[in-house]
Formats: sequence, structure tokens, C-alpha cells
Amino acid sequence: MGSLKKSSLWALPLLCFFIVFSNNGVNASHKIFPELQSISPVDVKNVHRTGYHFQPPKNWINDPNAPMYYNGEYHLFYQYNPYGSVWGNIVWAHSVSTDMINWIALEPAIYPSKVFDKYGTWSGSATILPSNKPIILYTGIIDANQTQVQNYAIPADLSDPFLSKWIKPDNNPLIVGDMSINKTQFRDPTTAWLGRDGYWRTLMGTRWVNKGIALLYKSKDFMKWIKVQHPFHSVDDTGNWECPDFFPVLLHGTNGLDPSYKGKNVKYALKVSLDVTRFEYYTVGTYDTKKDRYIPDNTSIDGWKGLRLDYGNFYASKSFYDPSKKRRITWGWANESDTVDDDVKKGWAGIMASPRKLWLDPSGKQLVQWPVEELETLREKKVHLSNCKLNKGDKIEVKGITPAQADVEVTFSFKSLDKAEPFDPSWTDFYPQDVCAIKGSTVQGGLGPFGLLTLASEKLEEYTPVFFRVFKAQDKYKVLMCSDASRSTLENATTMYKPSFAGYVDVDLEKTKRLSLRSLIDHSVVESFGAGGKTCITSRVYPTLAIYDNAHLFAFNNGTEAIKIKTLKAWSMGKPKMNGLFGHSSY
Ligand code: DQQ
Repeated sequence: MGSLKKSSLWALPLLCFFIVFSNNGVNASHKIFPELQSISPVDVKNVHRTGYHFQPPKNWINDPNAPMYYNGEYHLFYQYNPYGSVWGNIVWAHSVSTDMINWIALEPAIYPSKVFDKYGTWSGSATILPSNKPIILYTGIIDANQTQVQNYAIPADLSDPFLSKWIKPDNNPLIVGDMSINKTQFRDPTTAWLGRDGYWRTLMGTRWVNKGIALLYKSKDFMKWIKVQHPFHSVDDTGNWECPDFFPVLLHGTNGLDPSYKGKNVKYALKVSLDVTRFEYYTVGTYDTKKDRYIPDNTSIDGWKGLRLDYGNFYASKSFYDPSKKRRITWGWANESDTVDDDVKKGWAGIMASPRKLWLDPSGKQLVQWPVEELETLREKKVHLSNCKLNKGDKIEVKGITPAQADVEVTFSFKSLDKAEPFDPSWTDFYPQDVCAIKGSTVQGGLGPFGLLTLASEKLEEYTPVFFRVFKAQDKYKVLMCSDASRSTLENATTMYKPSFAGYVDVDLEKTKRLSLRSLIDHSVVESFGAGGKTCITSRVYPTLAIYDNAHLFAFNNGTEAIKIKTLKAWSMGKPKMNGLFGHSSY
């Protein structure tokens, strides 16, 4: 970090209280590499494997499928290649947990075996029927052209606490696209919800030419489904919609809702994953139950420039209602940013981002996400800093924890907004990521850039900065949050995808003059939550020097306005049980 002065570093410990103590405590999918998809890894490279994020012992993973809570167990299914570390041979791997942190791997629940899914078992969702019976809707591929139909599966034995075996009855498929449907782009059924009229409803993602569409199907008995003629929602020029997710959110408070909730004081959110950009976006809006249509609010941009659950490596997310804690939780696939060759060499690819509780912001305009509280059980050794001043060019090292596997929560404050840089009006047409690429962490600013340098090597040959920068636009301040992978690794300097991910943060700085940031750092992932989870960014990075005990963590300021670290708490994170018990050896 060229412009950060080392000399000022030594003075910093005098300016703040530093306490150390221990409390014991984008890859794409569907791209087929026939020659690579069944190469079993000889050995699995550990250096970038995560310590506490969800991943199987080896091989490729993509979308989270049918997350659910049932009789005391959380279930997570996911798209998995049992034979290699690139996409292909996809089955539904299955893991169970009582806390969403420690996982036991079971045998795959759903895999190609019948005429209605012989060529693939793709993504889908779980619904808990009123008699407390789980049922899964998933997409089956029935031929080499990738023709898609919708199937169901049910547990073989409801008294098995793990629901380890699933049956695919012979009356499948339940839904076959009619003549009007593009049958090779017709997939990923949502969790179903029950309307006042006694009909179940589910959505599928599709496209017509370049119009992205969420198709609605209705059923009285969950077996016979009819297509509602008009799309539930569609948007021109967004391309194929994958993995739609539709759910109600309460206007007030952070509790979640069952998808069939019929009370008052709700809004709805529709999230879609865009095949073309490999990003997701969502809108907040209303659900016209009479017309069976979703209408986004005019405060939500409906298209590629819309709000994202995460502005980084995060795709095909799926949420579920957890009745045990009355919350809605979302899971997303944090895809790799390295190359296919690297994945083959690593012997694995793909992790899940942390499970996040999600709710509606009091403004009613956006969703907020925060790692589930259970994650805090992994917090071990702790460092606490308070009231540290960071002048322009200062940085302070956070010592005493394991920076390669950590959880950091920090609140920055400042006295004035006067030094905020002007926002160039031409940037209005840019994605925030483009602005971050221009205004990176080394580009000196007024109010910011300030934030954290994560997974940093001692001499900063490698680091992933997560930071804020405040701009003054015509009528308001604009806060940019970046998670910039451009200097994250010395490896593959030219070929690796090293994006400067970014999003804007909708906060009223004039009132508070502070900004908070939480980063979950885990060897090859930095998952960050700005302003209490209003803006989230996940970066996948592959340091070569900043690994294990050689990784460092710093807080920095590179703007002329002095910044104060009001408080910073950082923890070493422990290692949960991760899919090791029954392993995947038998398939
Ligand atoms: N991945 C699945 C599809 C889905 C896509 C196939 C999204 O069902 O549309 O592995 O990543």
C-alpha cells in the first residue's frame, strides 16, 4: 500500500487501548469439461481450504438446495460432483447439523437414476406440508439436450432423524413445460406457499428470448400442477432467471415468516440469479394475491443494477424459514475466482457463504443480513481496541489473533463530512465495482478510504482491503463499500479473476458520523457486512504469502479526514466439524 506511511505506525499503540485476552474459547456452472469432470483428485490441496465455512472434503460444489429445519435438524443439500472438481455428474449431496456450524455428511439424497432425471438432478427447494411432511421439488434433466422437468422427492422414513434416504415416486415428473416454454431454460422450483384459495404455488426461473421470467404454477394437491398463464414477474433484457426465491418479510422487526403467512404488515422480496452476469439481484415489493403477480416497489431497481444480497462471489442463494428461532436464513454459493486448472489442481471448488439471518430494513427499501448467531460459538481468542486515531496514511496491525481465520467487528467514526470527495456525475452509469476499480484503497481520498486490510502479507505484497469511501453527490452523500481482490495474490497475476467488488451503503452519515464493518476471514474467503449488514460483499482470494500464521490484519486510513476506530473486536475462529463423519468415500 504505497501511500500508507510506516513511520506513523509506531505511534499508534500509544493512542489507543489494546487488550488481548482469551475466552478459551465466478465459477460458472453448466459449462461442461468432459475431459475433467471425472478426474478424481489424487490429493486435496489444503492451503486455501476454509476453516469454518461449509465445504465437503473434496470435489466441486455449487448451489445450496432445499435448506430446511425439520424436527431439530438443519438440512443442507447442494449440487455436488462426486467424481471431480469441475461442474458435472451433479447429485444432491446432503448434510445435517443442529446448529448450521457443525455438519455431518450423509449419502447423496437425490441422484440421476430414473427416466425423469437420468441426465441430471438440478436445483430445487423444500416445502414442509401442513402434516409436518417435507417434500422436495427439483429439476430433472431428461435428455442430452438438457430438457428440464420438475420432479418431487420425499423422505423414505419420517422417523429417521436425519431423513437420510429420499424416494422419487414413479408419478414424476410433476411438471412438464408446455409449448410456450423454453424447455432447456426452465428450472429451480422455489419453496411452495399456500394461498387463501387453498392452492399451493411455486415459481420456476426461465426466459423468453432475452426476457427473464418467474413462472407461476398452482396445485390443489401438490401433485397436479397448472401453469398460471401470465408470468408472476418478468423483466426485459435480463436473460435467463435461475434459482428464484420469493418470501414475505415483516415490516417491523427482524423475525422471519413462513412462506404461507397471511397476516398483515408484510412486504415481499423476489430474488433472482442472472445466468448472464452470474450475479443476483432482488427487489422489495407487494404481492397482489388476486392477480397472482408480484409488483416491485418504485424504490427498488428491477434489473441488473438492482440491489444484491451480496456484491461479490455469491450466487444461486436460497432462503428458508427456521421456526425454531422464528427467523429467515439464506445460504449462497461462494464460487471460486481461480481458474478451472487451479480447481483441478486443488481437488476441490466452491464453498457456501455463512448462513445469514435476513430481514427487512426499517426503511422498507432493502433487506439486511447478518451471520447467524451460532457462528459466534466458534469465537476463541479475542483482541479489543478502542479509540485509536488513524490519520491520513496510518495503519495499525491487529495482533494477538489468527488473521487467516478470524471474525472482526469494527466501528469507525469521524468528526466531519466536509472532506468527502465530489462524486463524478458520469459514474452514475457505472456499477459500484467500476468506481472501486478507479478509486481503490491506495488512491488517497478525503473521507476514506478507510477500513481493514485482510489476508495481508507482512510487507503488503498481497492483501484484500475491505473499505469505505464517502463521496458528496449533488444532493446527498454516497458511501461506497469495496472488497478489492486486485492485490490479493501474487499468483496467476494476469489470468486470475481479481475483481474490485463494491456496493453502495444506504446510511445517513450526517446523523451518526460512523460506519461499521464486520469481516469473516477464512483463508480464501473474506465475507463482509457493512453498516450492520445493509451491504454485503464476499471475495474469494488465493494469497501465496498471506497464509496460515503469515497472514496479517490491519486497520487503515488513506483519506485526509482523520478516522477513529471507536471499537474493534477481533476473534480467532475455531474449526467446526465439517462433513467429516460419514465422509463421501462411498460415492
Ligand atoms: N445450477 C444448477 C441449476 C441452476 C444453476 C445446476 C445455478 O439448476 O439453474 O447445477 O447455478
